[in-house]
Amino acid sequence: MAILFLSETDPVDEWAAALARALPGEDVRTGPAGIDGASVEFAVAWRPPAGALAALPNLRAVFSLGAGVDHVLGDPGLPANLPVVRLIDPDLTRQMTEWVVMNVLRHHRAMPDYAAQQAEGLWREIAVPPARERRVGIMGLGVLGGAAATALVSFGFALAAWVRSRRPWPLGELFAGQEGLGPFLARTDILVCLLPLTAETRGVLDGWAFAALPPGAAVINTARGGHLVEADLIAALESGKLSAATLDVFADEPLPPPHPFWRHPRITVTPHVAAVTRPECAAREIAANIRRCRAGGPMRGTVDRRRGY
Ligand code: NDP
Ligand code: OXD
Repeated sequence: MAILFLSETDPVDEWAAALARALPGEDVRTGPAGIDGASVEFAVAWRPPAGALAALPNLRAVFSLGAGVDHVLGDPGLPANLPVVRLIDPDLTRQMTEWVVMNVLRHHRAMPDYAAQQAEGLWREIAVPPARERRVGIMGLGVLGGAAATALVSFGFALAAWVRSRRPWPLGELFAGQEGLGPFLARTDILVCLLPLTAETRGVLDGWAFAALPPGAAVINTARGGHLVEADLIAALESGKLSAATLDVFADEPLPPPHPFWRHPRITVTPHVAAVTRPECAAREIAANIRRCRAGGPMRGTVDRRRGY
């Protein structure tokens, strides 16, 4: 039986080598061309073409090359009971923590304003509150949001998080469900989105949410472009309601050259690089899950397909 790697955007040779090293003696194939679908036991995939997984009748699981699984769950032909496994990888978590901390600090310390002042040759101090008075709010407190929160609390920020299911949380204030969203936003100066993209979270960063934030709030989206209503962000920035935004993910990637985000003075763009899957690290996690599956145990990161994450 074979392990099939399916991605049109990732370095195929690097992945094939990393999987072969992590799974010695296994038959690792790249791409669907020329393969007998019935011989595939596991797929390792990023944005698999619609219907590609349905053509593999003996598939036991599909592993996402990333933490998000929206690119797999969006396939209308996805076999109903196929386990979908997201990537939980300490390397990915560390990268995301770095990126989130860097950008929260950037907004906290008024770096977008200093960049604008530099462009004008202006030497002027901007008042910044102490971290304990800066209210940071994280949407999504899963593997990535939880790690970012742990890092941010060490700076002394006033933390809150918004999640789906209520539970005790020692690092700050926890808000849950639709009824918790308004109060969560109302106390958040720097908003970080680390939600999975599901039917419930699509478009959550919209005009209503921006209106609920305090004046001058900053928005950081590093989850998925589908969370953001782009026109609402532009309107909230132009009206002065929001002070700035930092975006790593977009509805349309790569962000097209004429897109207004590229040149907006209050928007910082990074090209979906907050946490980049490194084949060597991810292949080790995937291999461990393959071994768990074959031993009849639960795989780490198996998603609840009804919830969508
Ligand atoms: P997890 O599944 O571990 O965590 C998801 C969190 O979101 C949970 O806390 C969950 O709440 C919360 N959540 C889900 N639905 C809702 C909802 N309807 N309302 C409120 N809260 C909700 O995800 P990860 O932390 O691993 O990853 C998050 C996302 O980050 C990925 O799905 C991916 O899209 C994105 N990502 C982006 C990368 C980049 O480079 N830009 C890299 C890697 C990931 P609860 O705890 O109650 O279940
Ligand atoms: C992921 C991503 O989901 O890179 O891991 O976006």
